[in-house]
Amino acid sequence: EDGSRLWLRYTKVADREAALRKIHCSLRDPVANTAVQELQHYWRKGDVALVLDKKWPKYQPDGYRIRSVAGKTIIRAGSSTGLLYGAYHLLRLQQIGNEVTQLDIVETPSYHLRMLNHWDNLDGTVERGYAGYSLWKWDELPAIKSPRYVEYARANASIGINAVVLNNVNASPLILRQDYIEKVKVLADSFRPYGIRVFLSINFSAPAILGNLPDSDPLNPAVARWWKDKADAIYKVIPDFGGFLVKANSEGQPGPQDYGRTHADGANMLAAALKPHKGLVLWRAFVYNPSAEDRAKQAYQEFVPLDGKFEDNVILQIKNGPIDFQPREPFNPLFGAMPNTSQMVEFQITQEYLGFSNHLVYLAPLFKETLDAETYTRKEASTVAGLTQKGPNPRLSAIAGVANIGEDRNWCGHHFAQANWYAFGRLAWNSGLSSDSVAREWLASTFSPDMTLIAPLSKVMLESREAAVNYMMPLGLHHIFAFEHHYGPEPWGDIPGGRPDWMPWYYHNADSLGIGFDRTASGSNAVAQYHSPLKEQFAALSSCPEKYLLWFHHVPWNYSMKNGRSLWDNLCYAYQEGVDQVRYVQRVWDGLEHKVDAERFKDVQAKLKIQAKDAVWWRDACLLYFQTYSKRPIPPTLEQPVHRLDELKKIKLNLKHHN
Ligand code: BDP
Repeated sequence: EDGSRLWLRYTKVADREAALRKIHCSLRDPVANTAVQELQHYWRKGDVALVLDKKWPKYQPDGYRIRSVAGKTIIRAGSSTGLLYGAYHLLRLQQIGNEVTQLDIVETPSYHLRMLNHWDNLDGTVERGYAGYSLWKWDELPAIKSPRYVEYARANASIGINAVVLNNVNASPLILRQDYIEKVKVLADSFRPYGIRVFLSINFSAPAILGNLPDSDPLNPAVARWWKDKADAIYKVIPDFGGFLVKANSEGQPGPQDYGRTHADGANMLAAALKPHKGLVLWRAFVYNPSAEDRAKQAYQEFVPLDGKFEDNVILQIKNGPIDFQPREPFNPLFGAMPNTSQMVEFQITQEYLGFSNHLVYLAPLFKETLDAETYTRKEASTVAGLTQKGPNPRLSAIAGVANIGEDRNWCGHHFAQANWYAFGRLAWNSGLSSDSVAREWLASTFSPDMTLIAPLSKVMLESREAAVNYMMPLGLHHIFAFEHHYGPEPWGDIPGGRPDWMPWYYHNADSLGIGFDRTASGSNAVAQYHSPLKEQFAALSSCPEKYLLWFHHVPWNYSMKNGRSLWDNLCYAYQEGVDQVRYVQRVWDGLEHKVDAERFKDVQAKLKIQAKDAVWWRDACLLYFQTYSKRPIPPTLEQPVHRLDELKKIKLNLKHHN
């Protein structure tokens, strides 16, 4: 048992049994054939009819209805992808032991595009990837087709993911060279029968680098021509190609601003090249520069003035929070601030800032916290989910997650990290699902439908993100990670001459008076980017939710919090609680030894040991360091640090990250 089967543990129907039931489908195409094949192999509860329904609401092609009629199951959908999703739904119900003879289910996806973004480099490394090298074997393609390409597509399709960006947003221009496009074609061909379309990240300087043009200025007609020809060449071999994802003028990447043009100029030039083919531009809003301006404010300042200036096949891809995938951030104030621009959320499934694939952190609660956040920016549907699902272009809605997948046998490095891939897909399909129900479904499919396993494990999964926030960055602290690799704590981190906005002190601002980032009017005034009543709520110390306290305020050490304890004491209690929570997970897991196969049991147990040790490391590093400013004791009722600050400062992990 190596975890390679993910949540897809259907058992094959014996030939004799299979001959007794009929799987019938009213259309034949590669996707419908996949649906039929999956049911042929794994469905054991009577006949199934898959029916293409021409009257199905036009703009919801992936939706379906499943009904039990006279001992038979009917899946009705407006497209073959809908039939495929219906088939996986049935198999899921069967696998987790649900009743499947009295069904009447209607499903419509929350988003049209449910995408994974891979940060895979052409040399086989994965930026911020913790599950081994890339799945894509660029040096073997197009000749050799790894069987994992299809396994990967199948896993995605089973949870509704229908689009993937293959390569890193820090994109090599080479991906657009004809020989690479031939390789991409093989991947696209492998994914197509599973309803998945391929997108590519592009490098904005490609016309100059690959095409030998003097520049890559989006207003240079030769540049626009180059992109048009490139798009035509791609569609020639990949007719259902999805489009381009673009990281421009961000962290050293080239972009339209290199030529004095705007992000809209750049995006629209690409949009024009893709439009004849119905392709999309996903333009990232993750931009910030080392300047006097608070990093958290910069994307908003850059993009809000461009509202309404983007072509209708451009979607602005916005990270969930205003900084960068921290354990907790308030939602990005760009959501709802550009009513005339299509917007989508980008989450990070890979745990760059959450203990890599060493820590068990179930991310559905993090995803839901953003999706369910009320922005107050319009009368209806103004949560982040509502805004991104019902934007200015009702036929275009999208959501992306940065994948945590690599070539490890279990795909994700940690058996429980598979739950984050799963949860992303399920919530992209239906953002109204609860974190709890998704966890239970995943546990039942991945381990066992035994309630004595699901009940305790779903509980620890649900609490695990809060635990990580507690032992890493409670009360709104953020970005106090070790430089570069972002694994361990380094609140003291400082590189003389380095970019301030990459230094922990920039974010925590600890001094003898207190700690936290003043983003109220007396500080950077980032609160003003939120809509009323949020801006007032965040701005006042008394009404700011305590989970965001140090995100928005510089707070005195002796500030009395809602529970009557000082800020300092609350920090100490929170860090200890995080440590205790991880130890609790260890006890729960140890108690399940006989309900889980030995191999996965040992793997997870070993990872939990690392996590428990890391939690103590985080607690000690942060409390001992902040104590040099607060000059206050760690409450005697709490466990005292086991490390010394000078020792902790010497830890240098050799975790290089590949850019
Ligand atoms: C940060 C990562 C960096 C990515 C960047 C991005 O540290 O590796 O390139 O985000 O999203 O989180 O572009």
